Amino acid sequence: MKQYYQKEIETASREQLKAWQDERLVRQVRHVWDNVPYYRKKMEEKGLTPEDIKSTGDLYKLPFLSKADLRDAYPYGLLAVPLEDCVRIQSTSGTTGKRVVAFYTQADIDIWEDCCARAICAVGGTKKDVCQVSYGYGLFTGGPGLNGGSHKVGCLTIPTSSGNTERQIMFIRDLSATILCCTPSYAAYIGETMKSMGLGPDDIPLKAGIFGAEAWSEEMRRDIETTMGIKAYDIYGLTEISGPGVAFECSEQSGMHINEDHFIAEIIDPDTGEVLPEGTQGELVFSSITKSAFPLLRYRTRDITTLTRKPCSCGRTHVKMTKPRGRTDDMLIIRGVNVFPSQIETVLLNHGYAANYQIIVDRVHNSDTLDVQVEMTPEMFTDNLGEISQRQEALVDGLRSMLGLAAKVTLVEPKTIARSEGKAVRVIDKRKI
Ligand code: DLL
Repeated sequence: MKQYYQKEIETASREQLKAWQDERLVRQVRHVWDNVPYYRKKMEEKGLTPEDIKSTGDLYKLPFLSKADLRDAYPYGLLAVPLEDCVRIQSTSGTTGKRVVAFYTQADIDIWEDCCARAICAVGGTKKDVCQVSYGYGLFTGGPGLNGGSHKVGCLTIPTSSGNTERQIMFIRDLSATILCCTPSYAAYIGETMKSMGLGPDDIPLKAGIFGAEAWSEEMRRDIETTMGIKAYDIYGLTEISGPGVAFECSEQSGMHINEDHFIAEIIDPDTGEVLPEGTQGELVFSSITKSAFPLLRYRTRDITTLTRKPCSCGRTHVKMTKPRGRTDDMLIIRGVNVFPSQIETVLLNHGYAANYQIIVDRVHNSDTLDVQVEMTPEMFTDNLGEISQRQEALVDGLRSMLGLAAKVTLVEPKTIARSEGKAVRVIDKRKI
């Protein structure tokens, strides 16, 4: 399967990509310098003028932007065009502090939707497909982004948004949806609801899913693929940089191609800010080189990943990022040990559980505690206490060898942990409450 939306761009030579990036970066730095006093001041503080940035080789000289800058500059401080040239805002789902508001001109929306269209074509989507968009619509970028991409490909688009799970399944079946777009946790919930309605993979016409907006494990991918009888592809993005489609998976299903004609990616050491060589894990940083309304340079995403430019069998030449392990701010430090929720998910799914779990962290007598509550599946459900405690011990052992930590595991009855229709909330950290 070699399907592209913009073949010339997606398979351009590395030299061509570099030439585009060099030229666009220089232009973007000038645009930001001329129009965003907030960033100009940051450049001046480093003794920089636009003339110092002659190519991507000079990118490292530019100052970083972080979420704190976006909050400081809220709402208009990073806007680089007159407000009357903007046609849309979107906003992050942030729960703390001020929301981040991103602005788009019509041309910015076109770029964003092109990126989503590339993602849909990469999973085999064509105008013959029926694409059900079950990401939330509204301020969240998931629904609007994939909706726009689906139109560009020419798919029949079903804008269900999230929620009303039985109706989602009804539309999938009645309107023969072939591509489903939603968060992986919602895909798992839709799969679970299908099962409880007595439906198996052969009862639904879906062939592919485009799942992102949150970290999810390979084990969860396999689970969803089996339950729905589809190929499940990852998609990545963030509101500050545009929305979904900053990077997307291809037929190889091993990492996501970053749309490098629009976004330059770097990996830095999150503690020192130093740029790390290709293949090293670190914090992902993006510079957006084609957008005009909200053109962030060197934006620190806090997502932890690795980049690779090894040739890909799909023919795309754009750099690939591995599945983000999580965010630096999602990483839990428990008794001095770094723990990502996705590591816990891997252990649970490898032991036959579904991704219905909650991680509760607390501090008792000055020592951190880690309590993992996980639902038994209906098949394993029992009230035999001996069996339950054996199962719990097996998970405690599994978690100890994955994390090097003693956790408490509590098995709970099926359907007692809240399901998610959007981004799942897996961690309750009582130390911060
Ligand atoms: O989540 C955009 C999006 C919508 C992406 C639909 C994919 C599909 P925000 O709400 O601004 O935007 O959240 C961005 O979500 O920095 C990551 O931490 C996380 N994230 C997004 N995609 C993935 C992914 C949308 N595939 C933040 N894997 C990002 C892991 C992801 N984390």
